Amino acid sequence: MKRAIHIGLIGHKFMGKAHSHALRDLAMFFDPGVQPVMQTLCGLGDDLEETARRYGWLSTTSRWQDVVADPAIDAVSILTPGRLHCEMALAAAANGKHILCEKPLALDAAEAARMYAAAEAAGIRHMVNFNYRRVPAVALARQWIEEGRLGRIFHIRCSYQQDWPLDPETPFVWRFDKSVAGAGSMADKGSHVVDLARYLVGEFAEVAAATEIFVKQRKEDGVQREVTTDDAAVFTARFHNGALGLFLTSRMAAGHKNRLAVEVNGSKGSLRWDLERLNELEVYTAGDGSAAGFRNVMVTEASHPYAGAWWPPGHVLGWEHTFVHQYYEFLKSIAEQRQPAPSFLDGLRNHEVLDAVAQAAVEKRWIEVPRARGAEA
Ligand code: SOE
Repeated sequence: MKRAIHIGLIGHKFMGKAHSHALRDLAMFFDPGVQPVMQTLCGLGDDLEETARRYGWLSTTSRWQDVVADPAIDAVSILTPGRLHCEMALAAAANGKHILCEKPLALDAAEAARMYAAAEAAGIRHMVNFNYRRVPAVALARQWIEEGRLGRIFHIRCSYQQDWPLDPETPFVWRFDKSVAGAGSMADKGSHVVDLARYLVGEFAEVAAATEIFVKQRKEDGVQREVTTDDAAVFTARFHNGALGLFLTSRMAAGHKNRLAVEVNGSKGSLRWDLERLNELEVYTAGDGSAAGFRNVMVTEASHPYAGAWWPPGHVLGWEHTFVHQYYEFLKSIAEQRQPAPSFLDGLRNHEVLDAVAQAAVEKRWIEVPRARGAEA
């Protein structure tokens, strides 16, 4: 009989659905060494009870404080807007709960450092849901880069584009408010591109950046309210290993619903991947003579990361499967009593880069990416 890990999920909307789905699917395909139990779903709204019943949760509460204090709960997933992450994580850590937190980890590096320090002091497992690391093709790209197939890495180009608030009449939501979200496209999407760059290339050394709010005011209940988060950000970077990076994040890129794309170029070859074709990894290796050119690898073979646990080759996966893989890694780390990746330290390193990007945009100059105090690891 496997040890049961009782989970409390804070947030029952979009992310609540993605996480609930992952927890339901997990045991059919993976064995993390412990048995997840969908204990408590926490959220605000009249649809909570019905949602919990449909998704398979045993109980509900509208008070997150009850989740982090419940002795029956072993692990807490935090899926709320960024403003609440720190307070919730500190309380969960103080009660010895393992934590999986949505990205970006906090509002800034100072908060992230507090969360990391508290989680380490409590001896819990802590993880940030940078789910795109868990796309089989992205994990394979990392494997190939680590094996040296691309040689020395020269550059990375990564963009994350959406267009959901393109219409200026799109009503004001929390993502437009800096005090709730931390930043706009730069935090929401930028945290993903920074994570992919750290995962595939290495640590950022310095950045230069520009940000823009294209629609300055949006209506909330018929009243115009000032937008305080960026609609788009562009930044360039130099990495500690000498590589260069070019990044774009935007929520105003017409036609792009959820397009994350990355290309890495090295001395021996290149890789490129795009979320809109997430099962495919394009690879170019120099030295193929007259047959040289990009090849398209379908990342659905049993030998590919995660893919073998699912279907026969060619039976493709989707966006939701990345959450299954993330829970597999999180629960396995609990079973094996070791820290998972990406941990709160990765969340902190991510914020150090984002803070530097924000500063570079304001000061219009290159900014070194600092190391926050209290996180020397
Ligand atoms: C909204 O932009 C959002 O849901 C992000 O918050 C997620 O991290 C991304 O994966 C999809 O888009």
